[in-house]
Amino acid sequence: MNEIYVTRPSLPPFEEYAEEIKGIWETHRLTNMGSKHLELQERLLDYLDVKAIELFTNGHMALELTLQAMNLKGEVITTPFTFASTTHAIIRSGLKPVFCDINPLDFTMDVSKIESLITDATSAILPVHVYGNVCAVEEIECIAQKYGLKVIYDAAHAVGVTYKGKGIASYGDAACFSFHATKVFNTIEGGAVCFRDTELGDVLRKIKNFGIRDAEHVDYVGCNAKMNEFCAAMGICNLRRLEEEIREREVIAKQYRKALDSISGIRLNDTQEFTRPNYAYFPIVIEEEKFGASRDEVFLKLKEKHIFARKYFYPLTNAFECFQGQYFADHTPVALRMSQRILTLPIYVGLSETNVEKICNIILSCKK
Ligand code: T4K
Repeated sequence: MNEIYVTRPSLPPFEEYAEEIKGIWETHRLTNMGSKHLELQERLLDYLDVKAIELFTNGHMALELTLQAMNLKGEVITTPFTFASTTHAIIRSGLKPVFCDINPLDFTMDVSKIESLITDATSAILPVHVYGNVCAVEEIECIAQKYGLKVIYDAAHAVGVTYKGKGIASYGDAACFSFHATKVFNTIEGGAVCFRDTELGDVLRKIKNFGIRDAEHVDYVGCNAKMNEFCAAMGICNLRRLEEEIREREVIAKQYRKALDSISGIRLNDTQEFTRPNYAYFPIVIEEEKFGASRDEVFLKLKEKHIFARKYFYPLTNAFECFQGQYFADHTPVALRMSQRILTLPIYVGLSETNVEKICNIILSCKK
């Protein structure tokens, strides 16, 4: 059996990409906001249904530089059930993460716990639309308004998701996407920030290019986080097929659901009301007490058969070695419990029905 990974990046036909980048050999314009960059930006405005967007070299820099562009200070309420990037962006911006527990049904921040974490030092809330699941955006907006806080969504997983008929990035002061190779929509490496305030756009545009206003003026302490023309060209190609890709992922998700939905000891990601999902990940929670085998046993059994599911997101970020003695996973008990039971199964365009069936059969063979 060939190896099956948790994901596999989608690529356009080679000729289509070659055609898209051909002009670069005439203009010699490789980066620094060239025509491909501008074209992708325009197309994404439309696709994501937002008013303002800036492209970045990756999702992490999009997030980190948004925090810096907003000139936030003090504490940021966030979730530990996420990829390293979310927490690191906060800390690398000189801010303090305050970890809020999650809701076990969709793994997003538990809004009922946010207010008790707000102090005089709190400046923002940074929730994650984890796996593409929509956070409780309306409740978060109310809390933010009540306390005068900014809301920045880590929407790394959520490209293409809509909520109540609106693009997911219309919620919050800013929403940061990742267009990494492993995502539903990829630009090889890449990311973007969608934002409300046009002044923030001016800062973001400069801060991703060393803070430069023009050849003789530098307004901010920025860095180099620009998307290059080859990545933008890949995005232009991949965007043409994105809706089709989401539909193909839906078929795979439905097959998994059918096979695993009624199995005692396995819980699937909740489907959310008013949401058009993107099927970015297929997480399952394995409750050993009922299933008879632990998450790690299932993970290893799949691995034996060359199927590389992943434990996204274990360990929690507040359990990382680099934060030892500073943050504690037992302060977020629900997230801790989920991180010990979660397994994300392979899902990508091109994963065959036969292979999904095989994956499900291996999982079911672990049941005792
Ligand atoms: N916020 C959140 C919530 C995020 O999840 C992420 C990234 C970010 C922010 C930051 O966005 P970026 O700065 O990355 O744009 C992967 C991705 O590298 C990372 O983008 C992603 N989240 C995270 C959840 O997953 P790893 O360390 O698990 O990747 P890796 O290399 O193990 O790849 C997973 C599997 O994908 C491989 O086993 C094989 C397959 N693969 C991977 C690559 C890179 C391919 O088939 N081809 C490829 O080119 O982090």
